[in-house]
Amino acid sequence: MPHLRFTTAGESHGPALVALVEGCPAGLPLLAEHVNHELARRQQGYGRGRRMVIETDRVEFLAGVRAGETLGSPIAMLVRNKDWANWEAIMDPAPRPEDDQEDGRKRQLTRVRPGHADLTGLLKFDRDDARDILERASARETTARVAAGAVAKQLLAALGVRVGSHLVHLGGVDAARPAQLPDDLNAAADASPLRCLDGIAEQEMIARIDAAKKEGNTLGGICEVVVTGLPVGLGAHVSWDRKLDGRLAAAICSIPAVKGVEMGIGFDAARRTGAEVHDEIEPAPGNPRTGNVRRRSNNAGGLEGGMTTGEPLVLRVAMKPIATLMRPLQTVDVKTGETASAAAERSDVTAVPAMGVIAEAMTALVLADAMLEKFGGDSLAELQRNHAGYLARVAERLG
Ligand code: EPS
Repeated sequence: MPHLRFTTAGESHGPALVALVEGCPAGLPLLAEHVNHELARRQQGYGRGRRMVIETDRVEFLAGVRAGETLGSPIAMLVRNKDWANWEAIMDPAPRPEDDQEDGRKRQLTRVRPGHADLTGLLKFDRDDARDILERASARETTARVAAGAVAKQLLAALGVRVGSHLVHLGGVDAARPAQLPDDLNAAADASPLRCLDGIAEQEMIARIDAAKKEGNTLGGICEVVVTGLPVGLGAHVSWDRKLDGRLAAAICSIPAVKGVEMGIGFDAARRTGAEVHDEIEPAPGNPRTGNVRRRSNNAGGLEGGMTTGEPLVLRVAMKPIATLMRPLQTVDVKTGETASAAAERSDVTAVPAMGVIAEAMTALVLADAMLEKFGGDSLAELQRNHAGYLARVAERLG
């Protein structure tokens, strides 16, 4: 059982989204603004649709926090959907008279979108209206993940860990990755419209988004997540389900529209020789987090044997283009069984910049869980003591 558990609930056009985080120690400073900052970061990005103009996501703590500190009890968080006001009749939890009429409620979706959960969800859950599926499959759900991730980030920050991301590819355009990432990666990335550090490539990406919008198309892309300040030895090599790379991959691949994750140089490692791939090790006194050594390169992306090395953790996350196309693809109408054009609901042209923020949240949740697994503690002070004691022992080894 994980040490930091979380779950979410909520439909895209329902009254609200909910996140429940269990296992966070007591005494962690936690303010609404910590969560709201992350929620706002997820809402930005060139290429989003009109919905992001409607919503201004704000958290309400319902449980687990008092006077700006966690209590050690489950943390319950609520984010209201402003758009609910426009959807009450369609999403009302109570039955309505129109449900019994032949046409039923408005805004039914039966011309299922290729690439979306619509068709498979509808068949599996035995529903007639794909709205019953798409409302939960919607990326709106990731708002609640980012709220949960904000708690994990606070916990990691209290242990000297920083989680950031930036966009490295969009719609066929690669960004040049600076040799040295900025110290405050998110401050630099958040300042640009696509969260991209290469301003020239970004202009081309924006042009491609504009062109895709004009032709009713959508675009995918890749974000890189970078985590600094981790100690050596989170995760374990001993069993498949304790390996940190597997846990990270599962969490990242659960993000809507994510199709792949690379660690370090990822798939490129398969194309190179061992001498070109493995990071040579040299003494580096004064680095307790890595055991007083340093890797000459970081092709492994901070993970060896399913454990952190203490070098920066580097993940790249690939997102496919959004499945809702304004110039729709061909499909079958599940009401008539006939060929039709897929439904074209309001949506985004791309949400890759937001996906980077969501990937940060999922990464933070896995890492905070791994921290609690290794160091334990019912209070933040106890967790910090255990963490410091371990680092002192590691520092003795090759110091
Ligand atoms: C989404 C469709 C759009 C997006 C939404 C995800 O919403 P709507 O259907 O209301 O126009 O804006 O993303 C969010 C609401 C969000 O908060 O990220 C979809 O179908 O997945």
